[in-house]
Amino acid sequence: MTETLKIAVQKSGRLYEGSMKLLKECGIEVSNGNNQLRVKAANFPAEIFFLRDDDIPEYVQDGVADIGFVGENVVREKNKDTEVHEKLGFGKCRLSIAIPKNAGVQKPAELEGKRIATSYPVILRQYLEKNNIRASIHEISGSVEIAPRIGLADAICDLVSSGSTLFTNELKELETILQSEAVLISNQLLQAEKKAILDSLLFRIRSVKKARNNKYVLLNAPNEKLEEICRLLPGMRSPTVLPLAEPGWSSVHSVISESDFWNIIEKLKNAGAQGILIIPIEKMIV
Ligand code: PRT
Ligand code: ZN
Repeated sequence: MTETLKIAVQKSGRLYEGSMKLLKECGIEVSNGNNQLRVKAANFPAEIFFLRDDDIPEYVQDGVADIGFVGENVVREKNKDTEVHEKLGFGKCRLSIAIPKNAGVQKPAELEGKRIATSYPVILRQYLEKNNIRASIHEISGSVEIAPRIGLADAICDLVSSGSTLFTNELKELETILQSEAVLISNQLLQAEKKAILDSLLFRIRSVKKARNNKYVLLNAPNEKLEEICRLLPGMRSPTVLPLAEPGWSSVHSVISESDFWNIIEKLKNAGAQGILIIPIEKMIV
């Protein structure tokens, strides 16, 4: 291939590490040793552009970059003409309206006539209009959480992850208006060769995400319990069963999803499984 896919990632900040880790897990080698603005991948037809997250949707829309890794919150706020392809599983947070702990407000409708400080005026305005709440929006670019304390606003609308910023500023969440995580966006009019590189990248990303959500499980089972144990283990097709050197015992191998994990392990133990080993999966191609 002669074409190169231009990938925009955040230069520094909360999405940088997750973006670089994902590229690495996809087998794409990028050395950003000298803090460069753009770097060619060593073993994949891609070039990485390091940018401010707020600029990524516009650069992707305009074709300066072909694709970008950026928070859904930024995609929604900037409202550019791009296509969202895939959630990337990192940078998780929520955009919430929060009020001082001791404020009398109980529900969002009571924000009527109040002032809300935010860096997300577009998303907040949409929420207020949809819910018929007439509140005024005070746009500020940083340290939104101090606005109520200095008398600038009655409430804020800001990103929350652990909740500790709200807690230390004596604020509490009133309503979550958007759940967000990093997503892969692309330009709407990618040429065929670039589209093929994107498809190959998406295939790798999906394999990495699937592997993250699954574990490889190995266990020993007495033969008379095999049927019951295999029923608990769906596997990618069905579990692999191999005889052990010790007569009457088998080794069972399978894949289980992270969400079912504890539930299944307990049932396996109760069914007589022994020596259970759980191993992370690096890639999963289905
Ligand atoms: O320089 P550049 O413009 O690129 O970076 P930035 O400073 O604008 O963004 P950055 O690095 O702070 O965040 C990048 C993206 O990370 C955001 O757009 C979100 O998609 C995602 N993200 C995930 C977060 C958070 N979690 C988060 N907790 N972005 C910001 N925060 C802030 C929030 O604004 C608040 O000040 O963290 C504070 C709250 O955190 P908790 O843990 O105390 O609740
Ligand atoms: Zn930013």
